[in-house]
Amino acid sequence: MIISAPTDYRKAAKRALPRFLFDYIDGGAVTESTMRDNQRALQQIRFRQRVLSGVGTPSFATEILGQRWSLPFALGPVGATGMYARRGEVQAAKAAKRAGIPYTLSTVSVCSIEEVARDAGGDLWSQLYVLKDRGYMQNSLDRAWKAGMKTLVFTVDMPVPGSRYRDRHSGMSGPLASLRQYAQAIAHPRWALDVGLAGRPLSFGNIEAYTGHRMTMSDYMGFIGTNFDPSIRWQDLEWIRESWKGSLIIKGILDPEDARDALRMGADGIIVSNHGGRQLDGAAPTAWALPAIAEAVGDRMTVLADSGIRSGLDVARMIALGAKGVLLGRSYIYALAADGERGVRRLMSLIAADLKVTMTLIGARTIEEITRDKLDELDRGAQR
Ligand code: FMN
Repeated sequence: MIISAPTDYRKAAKRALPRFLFDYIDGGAVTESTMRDNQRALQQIRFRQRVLSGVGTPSFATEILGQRWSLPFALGPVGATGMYARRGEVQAAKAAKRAGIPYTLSTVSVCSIEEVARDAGGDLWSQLYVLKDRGYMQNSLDRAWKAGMKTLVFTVDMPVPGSRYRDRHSGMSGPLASLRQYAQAIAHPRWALDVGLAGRPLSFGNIEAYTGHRMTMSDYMGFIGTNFDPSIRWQDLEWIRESWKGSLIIKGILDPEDARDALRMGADGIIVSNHGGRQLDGAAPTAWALPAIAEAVGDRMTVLADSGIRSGLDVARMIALGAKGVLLGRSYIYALAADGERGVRRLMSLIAADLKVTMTLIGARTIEEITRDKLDELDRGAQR
């Protein structure tokens, strides 16, 4: 399939993957209204077109949490990435390293922390969920630090897994899941040979490194369903702050009050996110929530954002609304499923190309110059 635009990768991923995996990536919670609104809300935001502003070649480099990013976006944490492409986490991390941006490794990854650090390197961030087994969490923090990871993304918007109807319909979960997955895999022999049966049996290496047991695809949904901790409170985060010496970023903030709490507990940054519409269906799109949150914390912490970013225009919109930088989710995962590391690299260059055009047409020479006053009629854009 010929790829001409960043969004083409979604169709290519749909072809490449068994249905249960494509739907797992592509779907959201319940009616998927928040997932759809993430993109709609971004598209409604209008720029002020400025002419003859002499931008020349805009610079993408920016500094976030004391590190230089060559582009104002990073690759966010996505569980089971090694199920969408062989050693998917390593491939994605290599693409990020080449581009000079961070890669975030999910708690529920196929390749372990050690494998990604050894085989890809680069600016690796470690993502951690709130699990009932605090021993696992401590083990994960220790391993990440030992592997050289200096930034922890602590995800707090998943005290319970969201209700994902699409997963039940497509066979990711629900009745006869394993049987249905098997049948769909056979219908995608390329995926089955390249990923499903490749080299060694697929397992969730990060969890396996702690438990010593193989965790298969069928164990994955069970793990997610039973191991998250709904009783956690802000006070419980103190031990994380104390035991993690690097930068701490809280992911899944959608309310200014929670952003202030994150600041109070000593976080260095937050990611304004609704988990790509996969958790609370009916939650606000990130683009609506972001300005008030950025205003509430000001320059006292680093504000990043994700959810619904599909183009260079969207990257610029989030930054204009108050984010220092953004994280890509599904958009890079579609590219990875379609064409591995090469796909992710191409995706990033397509997004960067659109960002360049956008910056030129709004009169921004640097990422720091993408400010709120580059947006036109913000109120009209925010009207729903
Ligand atoms: N966020 C996490 O913090 N940890 C995860 O393990 C994780 N797994 C995900 C798995 C899938 C298939 C998807 C699509 C998202 C996942 N997320 C996870 C959420 C992403 O980090 C990000 O917030 C979201 O994808 C952004 O929305 P977008 O994909 O519409 O851009």
